[in-house]
Amino acid sequence: MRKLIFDQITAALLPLGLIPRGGFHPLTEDRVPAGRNGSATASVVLIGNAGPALWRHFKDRDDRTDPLDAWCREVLTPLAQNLGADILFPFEGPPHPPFLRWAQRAEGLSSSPIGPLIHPEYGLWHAYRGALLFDRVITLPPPLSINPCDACAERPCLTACPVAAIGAGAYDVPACAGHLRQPDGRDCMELGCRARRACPIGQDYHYIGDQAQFHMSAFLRNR
Ligand code: B12
Repeated sequence: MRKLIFDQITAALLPLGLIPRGGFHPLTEDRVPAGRNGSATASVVLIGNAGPALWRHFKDRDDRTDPLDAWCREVLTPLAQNLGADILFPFEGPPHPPFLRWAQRAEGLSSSPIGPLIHPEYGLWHAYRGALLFDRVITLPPPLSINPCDACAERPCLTACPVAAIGAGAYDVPACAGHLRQPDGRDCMELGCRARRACPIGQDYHYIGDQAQFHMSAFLRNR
């Protein structure tokens, strides 16, 4: 019966191009807030997307400031209500909810050498769109806990950025944005970040065409 809730979440997300990204039972150090009615959160299920699936359902079709964030709020709020859950979004804040920490707890993912979390199938082409907070314990799938970077000797992600904005050290946001605004940056603007594209994992999940451009333009607007 309890397992059914996770299956129900999967089925509800499928028509939206979204997927569940595992879940966890929070500890104090996870800094998961209580639900709106004040009751402690017993289980969290993350929602996200991988590859181009989301893009077939969401189209950048309106003039809201952050249309993807607005769309996520619009479709995921009623979905959470139907499941008897509260919902948090990664774009809320600051302070931003610690989604990277929660994602590591939920699926056992690790940081790639360039920062973002690496998934053994999706590579670097995935993101988080919400967190369902349940005040009851629900049965969750076990974490994957595989780091494909361990077996990658070449690490092409570390050297692919033409302006060394993304590498082994901190992410140099001004250098990244400066490059994207130059004619030389068209490659990253049109096809997506070159450092992320250099990763051999998840090649079938690259964001392409207007999906890549949408995310790179949103980055330039919001940085
Ligand atoms: C603020 C933020 C940014 C800021 C970072 C500002 C900075 N470094 O000074 C900006 C706007 C630059 C940014 C950019 C991107 N981000 Co961002 N970002 C966030 C956000 C909303 C909050 C992070 C935060 O401040 N946490 C609180 C602090 C205390 O924790 P922290 O671990 O120290 O946070 C740092 C890292 O998260 C880092 N960071 C954030 N994004 C990225 C992206 C890259 C490539 C790197 C190296 C580091 C990095 O910057 C934070 C501050 O130093 C999170 C969502 C969330 N709620 O976690 C997404 C998030 C981390 N970003 C994400 C992504 C995908 C991106 C982009 C790649 C999106 C895109 N355009 O495709 C871009 C990078 C552009 C590129 N070259 O491709 C994903 C990562 C998913 C994953 N696979 O791990 C998240 C989880 C959003 C999501 N919805 O899934 N981001």
